[in-house]
Amino acid sequence: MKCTVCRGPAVIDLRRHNANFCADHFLRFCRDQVAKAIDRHEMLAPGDRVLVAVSGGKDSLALWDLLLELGYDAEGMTIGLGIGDYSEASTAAAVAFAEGRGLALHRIDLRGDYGYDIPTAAAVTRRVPCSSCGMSKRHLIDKAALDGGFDVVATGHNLDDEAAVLLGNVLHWQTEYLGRQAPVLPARDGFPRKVKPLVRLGERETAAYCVVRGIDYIVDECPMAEGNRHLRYKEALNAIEAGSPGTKHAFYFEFLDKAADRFRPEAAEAQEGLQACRSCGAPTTGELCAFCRLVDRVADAEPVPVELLRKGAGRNGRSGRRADAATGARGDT
Ligand code: Q46
Ligand code: ZN
Ligand code: ZN
Repeated sequence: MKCTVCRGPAVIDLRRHNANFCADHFLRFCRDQVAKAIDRHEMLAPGDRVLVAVSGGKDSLALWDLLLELGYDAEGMTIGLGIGDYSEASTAAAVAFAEGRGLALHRIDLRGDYGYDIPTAAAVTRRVPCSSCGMSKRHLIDKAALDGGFDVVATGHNLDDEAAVLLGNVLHWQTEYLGRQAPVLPARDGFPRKVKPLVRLGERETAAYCVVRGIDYIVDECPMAEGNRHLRYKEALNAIEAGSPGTKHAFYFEFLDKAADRFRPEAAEAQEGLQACRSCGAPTTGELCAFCRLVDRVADAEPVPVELLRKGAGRNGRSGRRADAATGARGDT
């Protein structure tokens, strides 16, 4: 297999681009794709201070590295979720990346800073872990960005993520979420601007990018994600992509070009009437925001080990259905 550009030995084939690349040209391809996404969707302006949401996985570390390579001022933020060994290894990967390069990494630990962790929140609320986890992460990164004076939050959602979320939103006709699904969410009262610069790269590419760049990332998936609908949508799209390379890209980008605007009114309607949470000031529809309500409910509850939760989830059919509800259809993920 030869590099399409220089005819040297290729390290990866990209069927949807009908191309093979050597290590150097693959890195250049990844940088070009991210630069193109930033440019086309007007994600970042020169001089913006960017806060990167870092999990320690391939996507977030590749994103941080790519933004630095492209010359952006990017600091990281990581949240200790308390999901057993997975969280410890995730945080360790994020810290190692930052320390190895002398980068600023802002750290929050749910248990240490707010008195709960994700397995305990899931057990107390009797909802799937991703529900309290996603909400907590969104709330805390928004808060960190606003408090820290950052211009924008960047997250590592890649093409596979966005296409799978789109499929879930379409299958359930979640029109409000369809109206919010975009690579850029503009700043609004109490919300920072959010961007997804990896939308033109697939997860195979972000993994290969980390390998070629020598970035150590946590390979294990979150144990709480097992069996959720989002993963099934990814598998379904992968099966279609295998027979028709480029389908995922077309599905997502043609949605943005041809359909996304049609759903904006539903999304805008859902955002009307927000007021400041009386405890933390974040925008909310009620008196207390969802994060403050969660903390009130779960902080100081007896900690539930992740292993116990996983056993319980396996036996409990209802929680399986809720897993689908919480992870199958999403807007701003
Ligand atoms: S970390 Fe949290 Fe994810 Fe694990 S519990 Fe779900 S949302 S799957 S990106
Ligand atoms: Zn080459
Ligand atoms: Zn609040």
